[in-house]
Amino acid sequence: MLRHDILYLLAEHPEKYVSGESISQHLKVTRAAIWKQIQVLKEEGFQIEGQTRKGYCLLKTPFSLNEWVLKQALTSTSLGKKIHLEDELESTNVRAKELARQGGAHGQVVLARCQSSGRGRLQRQWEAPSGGLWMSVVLRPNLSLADASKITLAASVAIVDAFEKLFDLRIGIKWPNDLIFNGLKIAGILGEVVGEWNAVRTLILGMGINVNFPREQLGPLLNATTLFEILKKEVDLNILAATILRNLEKQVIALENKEFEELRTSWLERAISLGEEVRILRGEQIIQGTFKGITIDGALLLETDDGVKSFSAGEVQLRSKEGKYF
Ligand code: BT5
Repeated sequence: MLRHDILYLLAEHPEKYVSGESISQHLKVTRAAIWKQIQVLKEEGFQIEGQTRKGYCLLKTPFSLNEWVLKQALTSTSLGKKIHLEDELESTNVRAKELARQGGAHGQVVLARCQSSGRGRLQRQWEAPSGGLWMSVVLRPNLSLADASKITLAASVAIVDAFEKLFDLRIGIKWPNDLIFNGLKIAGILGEVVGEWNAVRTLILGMGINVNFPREQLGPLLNATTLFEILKKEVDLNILAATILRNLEKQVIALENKEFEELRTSWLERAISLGEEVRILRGEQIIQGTFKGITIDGALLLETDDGVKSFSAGEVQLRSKEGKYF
């Protein structure tokens, strides 16, 4: 794409001006065509300074999702090799599933600037206004179905680590995979198996993170927060996505190599309420006990009056001792 070729040329000369003439010679297009593309890039959020004699200088890339910027930021080898970025989708998980059914390769990433009917677990709604990171990855890992369920744990750790590295911010994980800051949910994860877990072994991993928008854009009843609310500024969504994909790739490779202990330790270090009295909701039933840890399958271990019991993520919900969400 001409626009991207112009960007490559400008990026090769950081903080320097590249003349319209040299761009035109390199890319074999007219200077008018270049000018036109520069206007489009500016509309996409690139800050490009143009000076009649000197040419063009790339000052700043956009914080909003942009395929070119994301590709520059990516350091993963398989995840993100192919990127599908749309302004709006019903749900990135649904789109990723379609791609997977059409034979989409391991590591394809689907992103939308906003979602019109984002989904949570158990058909719950997920609010996804623009400014958030709404991303799904097609994974075809070399894992058994039992081990594949650990990928959602890996995704939690990948997101928490990215927040710590990029923003020096520590968020907690509420079992199994809600990401919480000061008692408020900032991100959620939705892992879905496509078809049968047979030779094809396809998992769609959806990650939703409230990033560059004020909390008011979410429904009034939600116990939610956004990164913008916490940092009081916007951040680069492309760098955040790239960092998460990199972290996730490492975790998936570790799981494929049967190295689960490191992931379990990382997960436990970030777990909320570990060692505390909690309540487990199973339908109408409430079970009380001490949150002791997670099993090798990611199930929650609860020490109750009747001994230590394990609960899998599909069947129960975790609440604080007072019964609150956290
Ligand atoms: C989740 O479900 O937390 C998984 C959310 C996954 C969203 C991503 S976005 C990219 C990909 N494409 C999709 O369509 N989905 C994935 P769950 O644990 O069921 O939580 C859902 C509950 O969280 C809702 O019932 C609300 O109470 C609350 N909620 C909805 N939107 C929220 C938001 N933006 N921030 C915080 N909480 C929210």
